[in-house]
Amino acid sequence: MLTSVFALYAGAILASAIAAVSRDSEVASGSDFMPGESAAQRDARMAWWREARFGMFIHWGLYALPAGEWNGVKVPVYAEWLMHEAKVPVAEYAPLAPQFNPIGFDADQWVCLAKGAGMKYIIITAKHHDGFAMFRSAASRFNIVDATPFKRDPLKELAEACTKHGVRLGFYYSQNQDWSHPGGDCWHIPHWDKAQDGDYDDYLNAIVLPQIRELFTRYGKVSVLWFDTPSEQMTRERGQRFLPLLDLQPGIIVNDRLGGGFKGDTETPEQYIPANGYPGRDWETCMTINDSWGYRAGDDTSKPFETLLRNLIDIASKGGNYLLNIGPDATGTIPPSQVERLQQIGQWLAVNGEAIYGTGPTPFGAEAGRFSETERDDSGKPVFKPEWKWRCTTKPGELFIHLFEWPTDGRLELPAVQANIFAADLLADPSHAALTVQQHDQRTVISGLPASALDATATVLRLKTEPLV
Ligand code: JFZ
Repeated sequence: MLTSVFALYAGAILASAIAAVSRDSEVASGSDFMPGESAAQRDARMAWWREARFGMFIHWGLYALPAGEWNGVKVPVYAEWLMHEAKVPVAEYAPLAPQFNPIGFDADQWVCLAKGAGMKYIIITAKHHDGFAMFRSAASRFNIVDATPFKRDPLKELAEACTKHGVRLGFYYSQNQDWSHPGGDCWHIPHWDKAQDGDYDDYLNAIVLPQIRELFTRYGKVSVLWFDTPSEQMTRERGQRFLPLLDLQPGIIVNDRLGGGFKGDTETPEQYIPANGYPGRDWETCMTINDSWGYRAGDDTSKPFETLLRNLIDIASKGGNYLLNIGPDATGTIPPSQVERLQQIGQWLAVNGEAIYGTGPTPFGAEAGRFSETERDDSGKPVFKPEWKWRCTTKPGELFIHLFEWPTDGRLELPAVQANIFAADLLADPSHAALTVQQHDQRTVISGLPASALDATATVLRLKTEPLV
């Protein structure tokens, strides 16, 4: 089931991508959400995001209660898709609300976890496809304040904690799919419950636009709006109705998933890292730590710390951001394995953060891997085979070589690069002892490296450079 829906999803994204390309000339270099914006204004608006490199995604909602299982049947993979996958009638899903009482929720703790992990922003599901608002809303009583014994507004508490700790906050909002409100989209299948029947425009006007207005007027600064899963119904004309709302949050960054051919500010590769990034576009890979976005009981598939850290480095070396997801449970507790992974990444970043934040992409490129000459994916394109020996990130006057494999002879040779390299040291070496650098014909040899890696996962070599004249 999920496989077929995924194929449709890819088709929809492709269609909107094609529509977007044909409008490229209109976009110039500003955002197509902000007509008249210049390239310089866009750069200023994107500056914090480009510096940030690492953010926290949070999928949290009523689906944390069934946690991936309905009437004894486990739904495939994504626990937040339960209502859709199990075709749960609206009147059977809604009673989850009076059972939802996440008294373990602690906004300060969540924000401190993100901050300690080295994450600079948080994107939380304000409303996911199930239609339940995780915030106070006058537009629908199906919200956490009116429909649960919890009665608190976690987005308000998060907004306050984010301000207190200097972390940026953004909202995920499912503008197209809504399986509980009449007229909402049910993603390429007919409505499975009469209660879902209704007019799509009525749904947009009565629920979506008012709720986005609420999100934009009650929580202080909103740094990102993260739309999701547009279908054909989200036409250009319907998409344009969102534009006046964006004026309520000057400086907001909006992703590429509104629909209607809008490209937005950011590409959003999901669950994968593009082979070469998106040259000329801002982009953010979003990824789960385990296999589900929403909390899934008994899911102990958390990726190893090594994989998560190398993903972050790989993404930074290609000029993108990493939006790494956590799925808190129905008590408001973040699964311990997810907490542990984030703490490990934070420990690494505390030593090596200067090689991630505010960095630009690699001047090399071949180190990331190569396209297979024989293997093809489902769409007939060559399969990319990543290599995991090293990556490079850059700042003006600096190259950072992230070493995943340690040279056994104390000597590292790098491919040619258009820069004079005049000094080298290791970020994890507290004394920052100078290493020996030799350059011949732009090939660089670093020697005097310690016998073993200072960090088994990734040791960062910092090279000081001056450009060739
Ligand atoms: C979308 C959401 O549906 C998902 O729940 C999560 O929020 C993610 C970040 O964004 O990803 C999709 C989109 C479509 C399908 C699955 C996940 N699909 O068609 O099965």
